Amino acid sequence: MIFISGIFITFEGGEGAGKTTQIARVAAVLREQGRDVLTTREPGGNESAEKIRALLLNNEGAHWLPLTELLLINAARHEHVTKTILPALQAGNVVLCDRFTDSTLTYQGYAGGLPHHIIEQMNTLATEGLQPDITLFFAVPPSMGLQRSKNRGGASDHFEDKDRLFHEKLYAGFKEMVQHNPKRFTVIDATQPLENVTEQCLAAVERILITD
Ligand code: Z5A
Repeated sequence: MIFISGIFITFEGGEGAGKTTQIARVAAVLREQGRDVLTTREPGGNESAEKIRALLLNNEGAHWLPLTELLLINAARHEHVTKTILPALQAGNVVLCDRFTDSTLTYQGYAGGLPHHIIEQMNTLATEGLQPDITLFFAVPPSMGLQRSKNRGGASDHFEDKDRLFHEKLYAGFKEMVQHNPKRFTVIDATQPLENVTEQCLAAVERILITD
């Protein structure tokens, strides 16, 4: 039996929802409070998993078969969970992770069409059953999120290039998952200005830190 003293918090949502921006802001506040914080992301998050991320997100990623994509995501996840997330949690860190298993259920399942039971089995295998203590869902309508990504500039990856219907299914999938897991999810109104979104995130994070 592994003893975990840290807290595992995941940030989920569609494209351009503001997760990356808020993880940095929340981490800065928690560090000021003297907490040990690890910020990380999926796919990727450590040296070996980032190599798999490159295979998934560059232009060639568009050519993987859906099941190959799922296997690659979970291969990266197994490296990430085993070598990075679990050791950080065992050392008592607050781990803030940009996307995790909920992204697989929405991107590859709800929007991508792979059967949910296969995804759940793969996720469980890759994570050895590790689940987030809480998940912040950044609720932003797809049109607004895609516009933010566009405004940010830079090259798009092949997920951002998917059509409007894909992003609508994704958003609906996230909302359904929130309904099914009301205890784990906190909905963040991420259409609000940055400061306000940070306040909502910190309120949720502080709730779990106090009850822990
Ligand atoms: N993927 C998958 O298919 N299956 C899986 O299991 C996993 C992932 C784990 C990873 O891409 C891709 O992998 C992802 C799903 C897929 N699809 N895509 N694309 P990524 O890590 O490169 O990208 P992302 O996770 O989608 O993040 P993002 O598009 O960069 O969005 P974000 O991190 O949520 O947003 P941001 O970068 O913080 O903000 C976007 C812009 O909006 C930026 O210019 C901000 O300054 C601005 N912003 C942020 N907040 C606000 C507010 N409140 N107001 C106004 N403007 C704002």
